[in-house]
Amino acid sequence: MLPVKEIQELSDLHPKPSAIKFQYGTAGFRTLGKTLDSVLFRVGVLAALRSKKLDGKTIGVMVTASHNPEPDNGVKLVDPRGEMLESSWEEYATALANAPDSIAFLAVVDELVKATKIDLSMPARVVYARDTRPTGPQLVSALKDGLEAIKAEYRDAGVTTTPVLHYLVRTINTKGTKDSYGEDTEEGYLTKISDAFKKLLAGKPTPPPLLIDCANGVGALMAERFKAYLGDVFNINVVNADLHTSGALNNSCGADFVKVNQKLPPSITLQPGQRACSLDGDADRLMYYYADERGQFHMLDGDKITTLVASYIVELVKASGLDEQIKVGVIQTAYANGSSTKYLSGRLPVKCVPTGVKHLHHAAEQYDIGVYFEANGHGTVLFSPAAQELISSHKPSPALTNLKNIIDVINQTVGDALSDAFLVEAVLAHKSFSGVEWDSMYCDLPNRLVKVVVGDRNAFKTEDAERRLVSPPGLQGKVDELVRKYEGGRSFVRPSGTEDVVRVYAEAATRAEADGDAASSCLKITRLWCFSGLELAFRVAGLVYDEAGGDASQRPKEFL
Ligand code: 16G
Ligand code: MG
Repeated sequence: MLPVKEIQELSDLHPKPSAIKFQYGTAGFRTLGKTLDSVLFRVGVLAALRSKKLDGKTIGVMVTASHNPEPDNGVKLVDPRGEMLESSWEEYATALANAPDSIAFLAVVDELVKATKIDLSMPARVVYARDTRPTGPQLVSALKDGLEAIKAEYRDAGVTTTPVLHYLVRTINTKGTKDSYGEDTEEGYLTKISDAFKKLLAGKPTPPPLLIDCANGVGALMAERFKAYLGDVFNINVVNADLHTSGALNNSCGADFVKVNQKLPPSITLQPGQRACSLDGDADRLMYYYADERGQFHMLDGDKITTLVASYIVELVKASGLDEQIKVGVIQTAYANGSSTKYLSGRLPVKCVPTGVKHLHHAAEQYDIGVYFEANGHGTVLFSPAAQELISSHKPSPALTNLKNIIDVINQTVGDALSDAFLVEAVLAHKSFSGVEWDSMYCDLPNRLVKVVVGDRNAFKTEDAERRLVSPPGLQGKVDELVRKYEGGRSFVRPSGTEDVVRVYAEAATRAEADGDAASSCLKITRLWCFSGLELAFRVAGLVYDEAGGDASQRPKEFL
């Protein structure tokens, strides 16, 4: 039986703001933090129900709004193996959040219990954490009210990164089983990753200290903690670690700033040849970059990370003599730079899926080893249980030892910026690559991402992994017509899953590529191409704006 009275009484303390319609989107609920109180209470109840449905397995709840501005906050659920909430439950989450009052909320709970046949006598266990946002403590207190109302057992993991929370969920649920993933503590996480990293670096020249821009977010706490575990094997220089100044979080720094603006955060200066990276506000995205010998900035995004990591893993699998049994594949989204897709598809199976970690993660599970990174820096590598079994029982060799350590340095539950940075550093050390050599694996096509505010983003529907529009009718044909005018052009339009906007991506080349001007450096080609990629993005954005019934007087000037 549900403790209906307790739920109703406590729910009354967390009334839903009447004007707001909440939606469990790509990354859970996300909006202005101060409006989320009722959502957090209800998520507490939902997480407990999810746990009961899964026979008392521990469910994770992460309170964060990632790279969004500091006043935003959000919440998402984590399923027992550390993966995203099963998508069929997203609708229930949305329905629960939008019930106008406590009575209506209880009615939706009742429906959910019946529809999914939940055995209410099962225990409910939840572990939760939050990032450093000022609205976090208040929201966690609403979450606790929800958990207490339904009498769930809960564990507070405190202020930590999203990937640590995912790690905890998996380790708690596999503790003492053959699938054990490590100790279910932050210390267990730090030890597992740093030990594997140190083993990978053994015998290699010490890499130069790595500057890590922590976006003034929770990643700074974890990066600092790693220092003690890494000793003098690897030095970290933590910057943008201000957790106290109001408004500093993700402000002109962090992975999203670097990716969107394609430039260095103003707070950072790089010496020629220096390499550095940026995390986002909850430390699940990673963006690398370096300064060339002239001090010029070059970005190494998620596509570059995929290429580096996948190539190295393929080498190790081959050198271990396992290439017949273990197939490596890559998952990308439509945002992957065309050059990366071209480079990778010549060597490996490459699949394109819709934006959002859950899609990439799910597709990566279909390979023996699945490497996935979104261009925006969110990603990891998944090893199937069978592949892990083979690797652990195969005849020993230096390559096999490296492969085993690679498995342990990676956080397979979700993209983890810090663990990914150590993975990158390990691969660079093994390949004796500097940023320049890594960057020269292929040359990015110049590209631009533009957002367009429209009346109703739900009018935009896509197919083919978001690469083509099916609605509004006729718009895709017009986009195609524009794209045809640009050498090597590609563009797509998709509704955002996290903001009330439509996004337009475009990339384009020019004759320089068609003529196969091999002597051109990346930089020279980039300069030649830049204008066309930018222009195409703005022209498609203009098209979308017109099509979505925008007011002509509001039409932004740059939409040619
Ligand atoms: C969320 C997703 C990220 C995706 C982004 C796209 C997760 C954990 N995060 O941040 O993977 O790239 O949304 O945002 O799934 P958009 O739909 O607004 O373009
Ligand atoms: Mg994030």
